[in-house]
Amino acid sequence: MPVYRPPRIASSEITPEDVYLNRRRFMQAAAGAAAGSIALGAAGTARAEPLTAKPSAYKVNEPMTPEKIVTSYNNFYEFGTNKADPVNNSAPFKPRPWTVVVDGLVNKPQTFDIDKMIAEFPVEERVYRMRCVEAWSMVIPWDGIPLAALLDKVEPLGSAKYVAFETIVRPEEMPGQTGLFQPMKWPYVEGLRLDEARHPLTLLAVGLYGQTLKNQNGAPIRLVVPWKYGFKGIKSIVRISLTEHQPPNSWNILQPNEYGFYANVNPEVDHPRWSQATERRLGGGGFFGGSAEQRPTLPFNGYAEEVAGLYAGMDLRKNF
Ligand SMILES: Nc1nc2c(c(=O)[nH]1)N[C@H]1C(S)=C(S)[C@@H](COP(=O)(O)O)O[C@H]1N2
Ligand SMILES: [Mo]
Repeated sequence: MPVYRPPRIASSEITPEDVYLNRRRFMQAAAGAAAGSIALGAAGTARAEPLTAKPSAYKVNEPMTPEKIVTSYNNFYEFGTNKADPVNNSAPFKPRPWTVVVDGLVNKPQTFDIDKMIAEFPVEERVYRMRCVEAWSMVIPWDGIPLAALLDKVEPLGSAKYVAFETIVRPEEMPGQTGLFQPMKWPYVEGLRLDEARHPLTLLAVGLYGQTLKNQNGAPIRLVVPWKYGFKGIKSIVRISLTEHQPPNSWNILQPNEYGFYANVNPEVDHPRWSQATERRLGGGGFFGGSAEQRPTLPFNGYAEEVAGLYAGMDLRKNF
């Protein structure tokens, strides 16, 4: 078995977004109007539809990352390991029809149809700070269902202590799940402690910028936990199971000394190969003259007031 080593991310190796996006726009222009259907804007976006969401109080007062960046600079290894792979390779992926199984230690296990979920549960707009473990960040307007609302519906048993999540496996539509080089074992899996899962900030996102999720962002439904590193935000979820024991999570399986279960954003605990003290806020100045801005990383990604209490008495260096 080849052991996959995530590429070392030095800031000098990262393509600045403005350069990266200008190159994409150049390629798009070069493709010409006649070939418009293969242009960047079309990849993976065909099914995005307007979504109705209630405003919520959870809105950070910082400039939002331009939609173009949120939908073209992604991590979604099922479609490839480069940041542009998800937008370029995910157009054939079909996020409908779709069901999510919610089972395990619950009174009422259920299979939810995605469109019924969107119609029946409250969908709220939340503007969240998002922080990737690779030390870049964005501010994203998500539309989502509080995970607690879904959990209430299935009635967790007293013995349930954790929530396990699973991504779809569909190699016919996910090129990263085929071929000789596969970066990880599928399905991609993640987990939360039940109290983290029930926290009001924890969202099952079904939309972005007022539209249904695009494939590259985890259509049709993905997890968003804004005080944790981005890898906790598992995409294209097909199963949510309540468990007694701590579930496995994909990046921890891959490199246990580098990626923990908790993954709370913490400027004081460096990744073994890079500092977490600062981050690059992508698209700081807007898409067209935009540049990445270096800024300090905040404990719990700025959500300490809301969530620090969940970890009272825990050693966050050990439980990283
Ligand atoms: N199934 C799955 N979910 C995933 C990933 C992935 O590779 N596969 N990458 C994670 C990582 S590392 C990050 S930073 C976020 C990125 O979400 P975004 O592309 O919507 O910004 O998705 C997370 N969820
Ligand atoms: Mo990430």
